[in-house]
Amino acid sequence: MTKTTIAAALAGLVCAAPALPAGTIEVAALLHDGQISRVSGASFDGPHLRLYGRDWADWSRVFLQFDLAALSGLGSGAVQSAKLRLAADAVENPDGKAIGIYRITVPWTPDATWDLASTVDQAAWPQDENRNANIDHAAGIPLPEPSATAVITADGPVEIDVTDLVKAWLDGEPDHGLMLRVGPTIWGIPGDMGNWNFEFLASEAGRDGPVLEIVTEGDPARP
Ligand SMILES: [Ca+2]
Repeated sequence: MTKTTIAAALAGLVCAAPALPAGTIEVAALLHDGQISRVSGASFDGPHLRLYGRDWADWSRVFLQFDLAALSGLGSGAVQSAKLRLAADAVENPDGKAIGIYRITVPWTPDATWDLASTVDQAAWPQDENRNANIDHAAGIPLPEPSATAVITADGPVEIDVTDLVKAWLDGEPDHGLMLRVGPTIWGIPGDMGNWNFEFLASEAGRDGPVLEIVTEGDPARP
């Protein structure tokens, strides 16, 4: 067999595996979406995801989790970009505060509440060393810098680049979803931080719910 023939045969072998064309858009399925507030309870079945803060009173965090099974086996190098898409409704953000997007590092379920982050039920939420009344510990102790930030001041579609966060998952970090939060690191009731309110459409709204959209670089080895 000549070198040319061998090369052609090898090329044939490579081409035999179906390729995922570069630029393919994968949409990760949403598993859970909801909010957990310090005072007003948690909700994972309402039509809105409420991210709010009230001076000296109450504040909330939004929790999202997507199923990355469709990307199983792909390393971070296969990802060109990733975007979190949300539809913002009823935005009140007079101070132009930034929303931080954090990778959650502990397991949780839609049964999660702020109280369960205390000593009420240490076995349920959060788990491991994050057994403390500061729900921000869900994203690590101490709270790291956010993976991404977004400043939203008006209603409408929101697109947040979460490429680094998705790449970390595909490189082996456990996928426990993401947390959206606003404001400084909090112990106890926050002081004079101003007020803010963001309501994003939840999956239960029936339209424009959270979407994680991933654009691939293409991966010939993927079946
Ligand atoms: Ca939900």
